[in-house]
Amino acid sequence: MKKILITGAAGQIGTLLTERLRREYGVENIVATNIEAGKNEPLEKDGLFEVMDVRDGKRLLELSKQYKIDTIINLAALLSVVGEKNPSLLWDVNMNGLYNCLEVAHELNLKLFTPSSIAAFGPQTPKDKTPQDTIQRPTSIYGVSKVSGELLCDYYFRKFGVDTRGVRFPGLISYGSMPGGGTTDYAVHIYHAAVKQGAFTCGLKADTYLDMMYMPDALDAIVQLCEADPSRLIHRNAFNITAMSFCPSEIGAAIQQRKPDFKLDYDIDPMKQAIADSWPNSLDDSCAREEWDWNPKYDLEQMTDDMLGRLEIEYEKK
Ligand code: AKB
Repeated sequence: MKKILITGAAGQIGTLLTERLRREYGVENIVATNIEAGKNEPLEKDGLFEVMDVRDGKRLLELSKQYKIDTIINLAALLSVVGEKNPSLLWDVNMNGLYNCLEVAHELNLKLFTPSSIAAFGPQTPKDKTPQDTIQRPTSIYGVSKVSGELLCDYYFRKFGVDTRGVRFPGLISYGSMPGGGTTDYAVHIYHAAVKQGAFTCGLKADTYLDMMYMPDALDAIVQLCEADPSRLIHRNAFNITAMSFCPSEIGAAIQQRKPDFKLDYDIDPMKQAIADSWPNSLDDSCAREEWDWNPKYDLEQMTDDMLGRLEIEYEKK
């Protein structure tokens, strides 16, 4: 990767990935794009930034030519909860956006990274240590778009030789950016609430296990897979990756160990619960470990120390 264009750069992953790639690859080599401006000052002021709707294939082609891009990282997407509220918008953004990226990658011979998700699995999928290759059949529109995206990327690789790559991300937890519209968002909000209010009401049941990952590991995954030797990649577009699996009561207990007064209660949101119940409890990520040396650094304890430490400093400043 030398010249990288990021779509959806003002989102939870994009904000932090842009910062990191600007540091590692040079500010002049990273083009951050987002559907609108005014969302994130450092993103727009500290390097190259362009307003672009990923559904506008012509603009994506023009920008890719203008900046001599060699890799697109496609992060523009709607997540699971907002998707259930507006399925047609999700389909438009997630699928037409990906299609445009694939077409531009094909025309200009670019590499394309696009994330899939644990949402690509469904109620018939084996729940524990979910294998890399298994029954999927998701029930959320977000999940349907993710499986379709995995297959479309496989197709462009097989048919046209486009260098497509991707991972199935679990819930991502970050301190420098907020998630928006996902089922796993509670695992970020709980830390903010613990520091700000000392209490949190969770919309998922206490024993709902889901795969999760701290953002530094997620950013490593993107960079590592994009830089991986293509001859080692068997599962190009949909690698299972995970760093930990926990349920709300376990993350609550990890916070209580450090903040004994923290109070956790529950008010179940039936839509979120139904989505979470359709996803695996824990993934088997051995293919990613074998094919590109995936090896996450953070577990629940290390992540909790880091999140609480950083948020305490952040909120003291305010
Ligand atoms: C969501 O909850 O929708 C996302 C995801 C797991 O892809 N965070």
